[in-house]
Amino acid sequence: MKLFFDSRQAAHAPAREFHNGGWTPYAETPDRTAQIVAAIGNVTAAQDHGLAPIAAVHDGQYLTFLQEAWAAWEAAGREGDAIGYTFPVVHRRRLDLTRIDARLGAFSMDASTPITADSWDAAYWGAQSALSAVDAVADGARTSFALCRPPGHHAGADYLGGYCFLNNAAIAARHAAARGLGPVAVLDVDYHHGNGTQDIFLRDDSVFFASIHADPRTDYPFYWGHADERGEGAGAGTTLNLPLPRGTDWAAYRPALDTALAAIAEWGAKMLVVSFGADTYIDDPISGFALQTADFTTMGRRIADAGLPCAIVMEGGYAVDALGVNVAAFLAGFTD
Ligand code: Q9C
Ligand code: ZN
Repeated sequence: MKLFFDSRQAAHAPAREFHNGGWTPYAETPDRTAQIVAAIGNVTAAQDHGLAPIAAVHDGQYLTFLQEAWAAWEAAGREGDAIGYTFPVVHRRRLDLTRIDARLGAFSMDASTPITADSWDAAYWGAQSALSAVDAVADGARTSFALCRPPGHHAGADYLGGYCFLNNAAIAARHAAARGLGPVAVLDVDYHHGNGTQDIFLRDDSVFFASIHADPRTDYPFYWGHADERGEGAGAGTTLNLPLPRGTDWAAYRPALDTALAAIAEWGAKMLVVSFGADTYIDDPISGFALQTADFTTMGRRIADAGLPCAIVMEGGYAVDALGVNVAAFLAGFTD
């Protein structure tokens, strides 16, 4: 199976994040990609598709903001990474704001996703890796893997958050549809709910979104991923949320996966984009499920057995020392 990656994705390295009321080292480190490349090897360079397939998902003003944010932060004389501190939750409307702090807040859903000098390039090339993985499937591969970093599933059409800037899975899904591979379903098995992907496709009946994740009553991102969110308008019924309690092990996880795969099959998907997070691992430092390394192979095999061509995009996973073996274990389920 091909692994798509560009070394520019590794340059994004925020120093710290605001977590539970204090500063901690940034969990989403460049070492994550190094561990995965070391475990899997054989990297295929991402092809540059330009901005158009990214702009097919993301708001133009948001993309301009992402490209300008670091320079504006530096021009304001700030030190350290760029982070917002005022969020328009009560009154979110499009204003012509110029101050960098106002723009940061307007385009962020949390204060845990700092922007550095290298963030735009890293996110851009992560998206290109996802697009390249879809191309591999269009060219006949059964399965392909995009080592997306930074991850993507918390980023909405016009907001960043959860270590994410560009929604790689959504960009891949739209690209797959454009290449005639649809109807496309996105299956999100990261520990956290994929709020950005859900928001992007909430009213869109052309992409089915299914997510298995920690119950948002106890876990980030809190405000999305509840079982009663099922899509809206034309997209009613094309979103499926399967929240699970902390402590969930494979025996409890498996029925949810079967439910998601059955719904995807019933809807009539012809192509699958998998948002894969290894943060469901028992030793993940910021998460609370109990999957073992071998369970990832079983999970991969069950998804592969759905019989759909599949582009896998990397999301979370913060037990860095085990990340390479866990990703390799998941991918082995598709090839064994
Ligand atoms: N510091 C992904 O797994 N946690 N993102 C913030 C306060 C954010 C995880 C809690 C977790 C985001 C792609
Ligand atoms: Zn996650």
